[in-house]
Amino acid sequence: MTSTRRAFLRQLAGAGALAAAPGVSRAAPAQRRKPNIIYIMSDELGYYELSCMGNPHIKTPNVDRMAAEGVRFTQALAGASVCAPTRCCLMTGKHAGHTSVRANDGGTPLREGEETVASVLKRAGYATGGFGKWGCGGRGSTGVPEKHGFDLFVGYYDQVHAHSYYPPYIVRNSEEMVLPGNRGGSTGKTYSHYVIFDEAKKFIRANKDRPFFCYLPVTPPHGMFDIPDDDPAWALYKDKEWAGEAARYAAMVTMVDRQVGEVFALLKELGVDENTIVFFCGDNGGNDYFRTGDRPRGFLGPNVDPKTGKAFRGHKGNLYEGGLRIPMIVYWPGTIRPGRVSDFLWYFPDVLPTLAELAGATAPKDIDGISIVPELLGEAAAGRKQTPHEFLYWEYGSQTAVRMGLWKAIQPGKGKDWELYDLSKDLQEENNLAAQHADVLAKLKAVAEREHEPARPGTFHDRDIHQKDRRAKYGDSQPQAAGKVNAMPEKGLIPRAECKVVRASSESTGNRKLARLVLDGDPNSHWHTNFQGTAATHPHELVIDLGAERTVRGFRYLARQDAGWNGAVKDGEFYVSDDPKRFDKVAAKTTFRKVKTAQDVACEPVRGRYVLVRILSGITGGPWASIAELGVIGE
Ligand SMILES: [Ca+2]
Ligand SMILES: [Ca+2]
Repeated sequence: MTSTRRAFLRQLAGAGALAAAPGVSRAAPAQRRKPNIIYIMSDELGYYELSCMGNPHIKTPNVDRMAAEGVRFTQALAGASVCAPTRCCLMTGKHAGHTSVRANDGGTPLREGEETVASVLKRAGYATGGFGKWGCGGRGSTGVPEKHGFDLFVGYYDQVHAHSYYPPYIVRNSEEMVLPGNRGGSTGKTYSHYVIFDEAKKFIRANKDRPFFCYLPVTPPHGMFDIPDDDPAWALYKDKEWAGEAARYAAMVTMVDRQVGEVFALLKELGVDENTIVFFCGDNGGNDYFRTGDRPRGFLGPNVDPKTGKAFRGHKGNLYEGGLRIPMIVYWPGTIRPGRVSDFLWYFPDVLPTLAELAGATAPKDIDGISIVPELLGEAAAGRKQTPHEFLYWEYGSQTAVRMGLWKAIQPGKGKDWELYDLSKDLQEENNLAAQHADVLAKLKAVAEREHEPARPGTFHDRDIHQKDRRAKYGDSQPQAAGKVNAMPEKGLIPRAECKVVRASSESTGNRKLARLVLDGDPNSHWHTNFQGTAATHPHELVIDLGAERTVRGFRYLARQDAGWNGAVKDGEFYVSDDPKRFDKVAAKTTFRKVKTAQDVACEPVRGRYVLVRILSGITGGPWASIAELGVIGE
């Protein structure tokens, strides 16, 4: 330890910012100010999506440097496996069996008066600002951030709103902040994340002379995979011929990394870098985006160790390690020993008590987390030993998991058998030891039973304002809103009421984008192939029964009519046959244009009762297919 650092820690301890060990009286207050705290959380960033973790595709030089000069945790786990519930654990210090926000519908609120990291730090004299995606209460609810300790929050309150980087407005302390030229979806002139990040930098600058807490739950790389074409990060990836939108996603991660560098530069410029602790993490386990045949766990491999090829089981949304493992790096020049890798086991409920201890504040009594200050700064600096967790607890929907030391018990769904894994030997959760170690499982199950309480979310006094924010995802770019939906011309078509879809290779049942919607006569409804869990990939197929043998002269296709393009068809083939299981001869083959109006494909007249539509590629390059309406020309 350098003498400067030792002196610094003495000063810090002297400030009363760190809790005294039991039985040791707290040192007298000194002049040294409490540390500033910056907490950056990148939505969806996977454990292996940093270049310092060996990711061969994504470049993150600033976060890599942060890891080299700070501490990187291998077992810092998310509070939950999806956005809103994990944020609630982070903000309140409670595990998912005690939190108020356990639904991931986007706007479920905290209850009035619930303590958060911000309310605790505010009482300790901190300026408190939040910038990004809140997810703990929509506008018009008891959960808005300015009622929970934030002096200022700029960004998205509702998570659906947060899907767009070009919404007509974002929210600033419940007021609308107009983003010029934006029409929602991917259409507009003002990239919301730039505005949000600039507000964060302004906040840091404005509060440089007092302790501040800057919470940056930034949206990238989650949501629509949009980044401006002139962003320097895009230049690094724009020529990559990667699966789906993997290049856009990678560019978004590199953009966030650049902004991490900008934060460090700003702290240095303001002369507060050595008095600021910076956290950087993901919010939930990686989503295996951009799956391909040879990369079934996603093109960028968020859950796959690039060095060994071994993968965490599961992904965002479930409670296997793939749903909970996140990157976590903490940096505090001169105070945290550089280049450490820590295997200490902790999770989001620990953030509140840890930050409270750093700030010399008192954490509420009813939390589940523990302070990890001794692990972060060293036991000498903290003046006490680090206590480990007795257990960690998660639940999401009908899934439950408990971790106790090396053991992890998981019930992956309602009515399913509990499984037990020894993570010290089986990090991939492949070898279920429930039968061999029934006694261990019984102990962990007892914890699960004890720790679950029914959720008590907050309430809304104005649901309209919340719904407005959700609609702002598409703004007026959504044709429904502007009345610009293109109808499916019926002229020349075999009456569609007599036709029906008899087979679909895949459909998205989760959001009811069912195959039959291609024939329902409503251009606003569309079929979309499955994209939850393992996304179905090309070719996609639909078989349509024309009701009787007909003469077919062509086909008509109408692309989805909302602002999105995912799944809109590029290359397609049409077959006609008498047998719904056998299609030998291509009647027509075409490449559709990227337009929202109906497009016709003619063919030589052919007789048959069944039509096979075979989709070979999509307009956006993604693995999906979507169609608003289909018609068969003929009689
Ligand atoms: Ca997330
Ligand atoms: Ca339809």
